[in-house]
Amino acid sequence: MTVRVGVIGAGWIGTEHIQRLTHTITGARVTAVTDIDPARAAEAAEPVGARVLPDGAAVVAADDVDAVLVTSWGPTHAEHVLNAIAAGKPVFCEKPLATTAEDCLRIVEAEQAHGRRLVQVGFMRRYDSGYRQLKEVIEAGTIGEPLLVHCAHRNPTVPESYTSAMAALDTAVHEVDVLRWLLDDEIVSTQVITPRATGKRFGHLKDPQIMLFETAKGVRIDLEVFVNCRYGYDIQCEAVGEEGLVRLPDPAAVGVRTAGRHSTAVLTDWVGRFRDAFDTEFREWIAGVAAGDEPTGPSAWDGYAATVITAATVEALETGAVVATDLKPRPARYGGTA
Ligand code: NAD
Ligand code: ISE
Repeated sequence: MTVRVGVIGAGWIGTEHIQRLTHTITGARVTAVTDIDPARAAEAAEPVGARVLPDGAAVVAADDVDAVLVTSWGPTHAEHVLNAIAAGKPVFCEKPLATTAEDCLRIVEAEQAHGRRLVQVGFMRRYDSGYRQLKEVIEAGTIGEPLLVHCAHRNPTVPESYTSAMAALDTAVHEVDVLRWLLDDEIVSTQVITPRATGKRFGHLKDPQIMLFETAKGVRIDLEVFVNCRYGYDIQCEAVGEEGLVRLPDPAAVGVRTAGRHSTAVLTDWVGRFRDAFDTEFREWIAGVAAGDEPTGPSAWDGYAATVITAATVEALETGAVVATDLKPRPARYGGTA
């Protein structure tokens, strides 16, 4: 079966995913595209033979759309995801699931009322081969019980529109998701420390930031978010356990020896760093939809947890306090006991 996908939001990542669904993976065809900018929708739709529809509701309702991909701006996600659940169609939503805890819970409740999982959230790091190896090592017990995790999330630069809160909401949200999954543990508190700011930032921005998370099992995580680091896009993660440590590999790159130097290139953006992860994420999602299976990737509950934890991190940044994340009890459908 070819899964016919309708896309809501034809911006940067929407266009990337349309290309991916069309040219990189098998078993999918993009049949409908919408964007509040119709010219942008047409530009993305025409080369792949999809039609342009007037809005997200039309995409969800279309007879030739089996599954929905939401790649519009974050504050619009909840409406489109809720429409897809109401129509009983599988929906892949780029992060964040929604920008408020209330909207995330509305989605969780709607999905539970529907009776089976339809929602997958676009936290692609779970599909990165390095993170998957890290998880295998931790689960095999090779490093003993994890005690500490040291992480860094560095972007070379960000535009002036990027705010201090986005360090948590837009950037650290990936570590929040991948660490909950990696450790099979929940983040219960968060704190932010702001060291000396780089002179290479726009003046309103607190950059870098050090985020400190504590999990329910007592694991401490430190995460450096530095979005004007200049030198490249660099993702680091090292878990320290009772018997040893395990570290995320750097992406493979050739070593160059010339003019008295030995060097390897550093990537410069997330598109290149996580291209394979995005491919695997979509390959597995489409295969699951085609088979009529419930999605196995990040769930609506994971989307809720990420939104609550990153909002608490913004509060921690603004108050200087250690903030409890106060997540609701996890329902049984999402692996909990409530
Ligand atoms: P973008 O601004 O390039 O594209 C968003 C597009 O959505 C725009 O073309 C806009 O006109 C359109 N749009 C907005 N509201 C709409 C609506 N209600 N209906 C139809 N179209 C609408 O942004 P982007 O960088 O592509 O980001 C889109 C989403 O993807 C964001 O939620 C972002 O956080 C997420 N994202 C995820 C990753 C990742 O690493 N997983 C990376 C980048 C962006
Ligand atoms: C962006 O939205 C992403 O999702 C990238 O993966 C992340 O590295 C970047 O910091 C965000 O702004």
